[in-house]
Amino acid sequence: MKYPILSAEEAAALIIDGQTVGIGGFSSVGTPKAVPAALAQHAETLHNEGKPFKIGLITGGATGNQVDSALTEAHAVAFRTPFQSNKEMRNAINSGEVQYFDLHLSQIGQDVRYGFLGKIDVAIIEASGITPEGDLILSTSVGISPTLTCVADKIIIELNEAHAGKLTGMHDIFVLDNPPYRREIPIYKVNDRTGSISVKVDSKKVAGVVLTNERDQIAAFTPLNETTRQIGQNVADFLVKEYRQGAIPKEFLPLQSGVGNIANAVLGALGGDPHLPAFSMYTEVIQNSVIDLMLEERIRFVAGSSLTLSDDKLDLLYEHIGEMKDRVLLRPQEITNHPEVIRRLGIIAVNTALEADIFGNVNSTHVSGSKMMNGIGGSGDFARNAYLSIFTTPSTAKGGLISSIVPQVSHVDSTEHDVRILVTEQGVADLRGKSPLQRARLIIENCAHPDYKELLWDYLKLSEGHCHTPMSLRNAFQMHLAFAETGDMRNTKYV
Ligand code: 0RQ
Repeated sequence: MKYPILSAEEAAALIIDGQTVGIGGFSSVGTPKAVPAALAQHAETLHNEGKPFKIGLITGGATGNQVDSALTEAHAVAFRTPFQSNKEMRNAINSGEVQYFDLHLSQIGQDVRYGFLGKIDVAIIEASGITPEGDLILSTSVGISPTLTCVADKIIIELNEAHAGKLTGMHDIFVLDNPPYRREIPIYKVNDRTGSISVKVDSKKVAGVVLTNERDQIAAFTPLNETTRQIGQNVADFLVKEYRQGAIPKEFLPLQSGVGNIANAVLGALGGDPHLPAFSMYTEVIQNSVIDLMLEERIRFVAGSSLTLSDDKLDLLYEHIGEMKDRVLLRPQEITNHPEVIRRLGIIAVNTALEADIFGNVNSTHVSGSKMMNGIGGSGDFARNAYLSIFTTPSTAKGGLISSIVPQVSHVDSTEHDVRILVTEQGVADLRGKSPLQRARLIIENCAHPDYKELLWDYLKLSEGHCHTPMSLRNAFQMHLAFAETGDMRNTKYV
């Protein structure tokens, strides 16, 4: 071993109050585990002694409980970016304890390299192996780890023996130059390799290696229900229609599928549809359903930034690792989500909305306009640049008390210009080439829940007139107000 071995406590003690720490990992996997836990303990000890300790935390995306819960419960985070999906962190962001900055996941790596987020003092990176030259074979994700190791002053490595040797060769590490020296990304097919299998590190910056042997912990998916199954079927039926009409080429196009329960259901429906050919995926997160569909030969190849798999699915992947190594690639999120590649390959993107308005604007992040859920993730990267950008949402939330179709979204993540197709369990609204009024009629008719259709038609009548986009400034948020004041959007009264 080229580097000194440290205990997690020794490594954590290298981090001081006020520093910015870059933590590797993505979509809850491949994150370091022992050092963040020791860092949380270190913070608590200092706090008990009346000393301050808070860090700025920059990651690739969601980190999982071992990082976000531990550090938030220890009140050790002052600043956090980007995507998170952790209850404790979400509460700390929404209470104002943690300052949170949300941005497109394709951009966080380059923002760090450009210096937009200041200096990175320490990078903590999980690896599944270290080469004789001292370079890192990453573990279950790539995220922005290659950038963090480039820019950080000091690097702490967690060598996770739970994956030793299994993932070697599955990564494709390619770090972009900065402007004005940037060239095209040479990916012309989903499975083109552009980089190396390991992350180069400057050995002088490595403070030491902490040994671990622990799997990632990912949250279980909610089982499919009638609503999510129907949303999945509606997306599949829509794509079959497009395919039969020749709007999608014979060999089909690579698919990106978002995160969460609904995305998992949609992927299951697409994979299971006998009218669609086997396809490839160029996506961000490789979720459970992908592994089954690969073994059933419904998915030919997948490139993503993380293997966000439950233990049984990871075991299944490892069981078939000989064959799977040729069919799975893990890339930096800056490449998986890069507008250039997404547009070149012609990705069909399927992401999830919390709410959509009758004009096609989508809110994926904010509950009632003000409370952060997870973050925009890669949904905006894919939505704007996709061949076909589809957003899905159940037509209602919270047992029908909330309509997910509203006159005006309470926060905008993907604009009406980026949302081509909107799908709920009620049906599909194809918004391509439609004016705002035409879109509104389609969305109300095809996507809104029957309990809310009249309310939405009434809003449209109120605001229709001699204008391009029908809008009543007085009434645009009446449905949200009704929920805030009475707990049920069905009590909406327009003024
Ligand atoms: O809350 O569990 O407390 O009831 O929101 O909703 O229906 O379980 O949906 O798990 O698919 O997540 C948008 C959050 C959807 C996710 C979001 C409440 C609802 C429930 C979750 P409860 P569901 P999902 C990148 C892809 C942004 C990032 C992204 C996400 C909870 O998909 O984070 O797309 N997306 N990344 O009750 C109030 C509403 C609500 C509402 C739902 N209108 N108002 N609460 N909820 N609608 C690209 C990749 O390649 C991966």
